[in-house]
Amino acid sequence: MTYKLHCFAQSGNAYKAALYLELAGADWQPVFVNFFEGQHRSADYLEKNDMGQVPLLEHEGRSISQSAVILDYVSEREGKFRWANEDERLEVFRWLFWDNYSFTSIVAPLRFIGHFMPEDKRDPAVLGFLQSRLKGALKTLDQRLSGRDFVATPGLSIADLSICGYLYYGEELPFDLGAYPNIVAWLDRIKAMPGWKAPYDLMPKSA
Ligand SMILES: N[C@@H](CCC(=O)N[C@@H](CS)C(=O)NCC(=O)O)C(=O)O
Repeated sequence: MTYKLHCFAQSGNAYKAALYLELAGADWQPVFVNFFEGQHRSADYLEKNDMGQVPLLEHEGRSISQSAVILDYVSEREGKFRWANEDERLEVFRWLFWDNYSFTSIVAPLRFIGHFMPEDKRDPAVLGFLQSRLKGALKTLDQRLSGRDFVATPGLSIADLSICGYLYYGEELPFDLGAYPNIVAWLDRIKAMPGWKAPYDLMPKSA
């Protein structure tokens, strides 16, 4: 049965799931959420996802939110980009949680404020705080990738797909990755995989 992913192209969280589905060669289709018009707050949407967030996956009667849970669900069914043993499983989840709490939680608002918000509404103190938190997180990730091809397992895993979600938005990112060569090489490695597509080529764009 086709996976239906409620998404919009600007959402890096949705991109994590969309990229998984594309790289795994899964049968899926995007369902557009008009985020900037507030569709994620509509009664219809909240009935499917009480958290009022994107992405949302519908499959075989289930409505699943939280990108990490979606990644676990689809990878279990597709049998790709998971782990080979208990130690690897623990590493995958350790990095999924790190991404959600310590990385995407910084990168996403930084991009939102720095790219989508009008300049006169940007609070320099908030931006400064996020930029300093980001530096530490990028250092952690770059060090982790030193001498390794992927974050948690020898091959690509859902942990990589979660962490990389916001890093393919190019000039929308208000920071430079030049000082983090291991991250740049890792992003190139993922980008070279058959089936890789950029966010705006995978999902419909919210105007
Ligand atoms: N931890 C969630 C974060 C989802 C999230 O924050 N999505 C954004 C769009 S990229 C959203 O829906 N924000 C609206 C809100 O939180 O009210 C996940 O990984 O799915």
